[in-house]
Amino acid sequence: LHRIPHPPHRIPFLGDVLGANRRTPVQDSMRHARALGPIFRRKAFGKEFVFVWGARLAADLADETRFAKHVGLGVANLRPVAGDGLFTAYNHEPNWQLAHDVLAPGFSREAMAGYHTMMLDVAARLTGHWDRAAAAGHTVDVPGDMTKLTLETIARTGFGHDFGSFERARPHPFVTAMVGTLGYAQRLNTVPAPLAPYLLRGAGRRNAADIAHLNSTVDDLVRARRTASGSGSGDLLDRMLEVAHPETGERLSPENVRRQVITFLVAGHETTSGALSFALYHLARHPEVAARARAEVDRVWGGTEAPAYEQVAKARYVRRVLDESLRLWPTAPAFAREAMRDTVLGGEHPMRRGAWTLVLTPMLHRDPEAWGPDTERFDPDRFDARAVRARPPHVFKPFGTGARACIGRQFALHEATLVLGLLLRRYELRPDPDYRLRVTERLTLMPEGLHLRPERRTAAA
Ligand code: MNH
Repeated sequence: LHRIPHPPHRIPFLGDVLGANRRTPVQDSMRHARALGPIFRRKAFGKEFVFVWGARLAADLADETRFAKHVGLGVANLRPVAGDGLFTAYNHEPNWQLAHDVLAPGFSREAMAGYHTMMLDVAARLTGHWDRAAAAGHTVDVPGDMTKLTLETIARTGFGHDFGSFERARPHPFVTAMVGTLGYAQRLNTVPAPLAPYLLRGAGRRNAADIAHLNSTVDDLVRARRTASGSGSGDLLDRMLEVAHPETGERLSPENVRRQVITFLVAGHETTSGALSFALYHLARHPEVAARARAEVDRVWGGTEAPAYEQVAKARYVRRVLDESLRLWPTAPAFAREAMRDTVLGGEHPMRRGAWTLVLTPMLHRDPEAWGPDTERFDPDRFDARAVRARPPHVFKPFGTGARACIGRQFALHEATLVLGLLLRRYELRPDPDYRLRVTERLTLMPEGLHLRPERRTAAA
């Protein structure tokens, strides 16, 4: 450990908190990363964390024979909410494999094709809202609207549920409760554990109320499905309730179903919403990129009112815009890896079995060794096939890595490409010239306060 650099001014007990901002731990860590190099440590309240972002070390951590997901920090803090749901389960918990095998077919190509029409319906509610803003010359609240869109999408496609987000003036109480628990889980990392009950007493009570609200929303939803006769649409909830494991015949328990529904409602929209918001931020700032993406959409989707499922993936450049947005601001900004046995990381750093480290994704995505100079520049062409082939593997990890990587990746990419394409085709996106990017953190990242002025394209199909 002594070989791993840390910030220069350490305070007894408090550690490296000098100049640290509790609300932006990720961006603070990025600052330290730039000063300290590809592997470094930070100490806070007696706990020491090792961060890795160098491309070579991160590639080594992707070795599934020596490393696995570590459930720690932000993820572990979500255990009271999500229990042994897919995202927060420990590797050894039998419910992980069971739920993974039962739910994975819910993300196959066939399943995705089945969600496509519902995704289009939700997108139409968004464009209805933007059409009214455009006609009135108003701006739209981008993160707010993207959150409505992605929540409705996962609720409709996964659970046949409608939160009515677009018909509400304020966020749905489920969203408020969810944002509350995510923020609380993040704050737990920034106070000394023994003092948490005192420092966060009021917040802890609110958090308990938030969790109770999430549970009761989900219980209502499950009860409604159980009593509905022959729903049979084969969505995620049907799978959770009815499908037995192909080999063992085992089924998810009612308590585990509750955990999975919360997991999917949260994991299935918050990060996608951020990804769409950052992409729109970049598109508004780079009119030449927007023009190229728009021309592609006009070409590959033609004049059809709504693109068919297979047409979405043809918008290759739109997809690259999304990839490049996730490179600069991966909305799930870190994941943790632990050693499965005693090993040496990168041939240099000995790790005991169970020792773990955080991969700081936004910095991995800025490592000049993998990405060349000028990594702050937004350039979707970094993701054309030739450029991708020229890079070493394991340097682009917005969806994590290995067996515990994101199960919803294709879902998110399909949804986001579809929506970006539809918005580009319908509107010119006028930025607010005074807006300066501010990234807020609540375990996930979001461009705070981003507003755009959509203008209907006159020549639009
Ligand atoms: Mn998702 C795991 C990022 C969209 C459901 N997701 C992960 C991980 C990352 C991640 C990173 C791995 C975390 C870790 O190693 O601790 N996810 C994203 C991003 C987007 C996203 C950046 C959108 C963009 N995720 C989605 C969507 C869904 C979803 C959409 C559901 C429909 N994600 C999950 C689940 C897991 C996960 C479930 C846990 C998988 C597992 O451990 O088996």
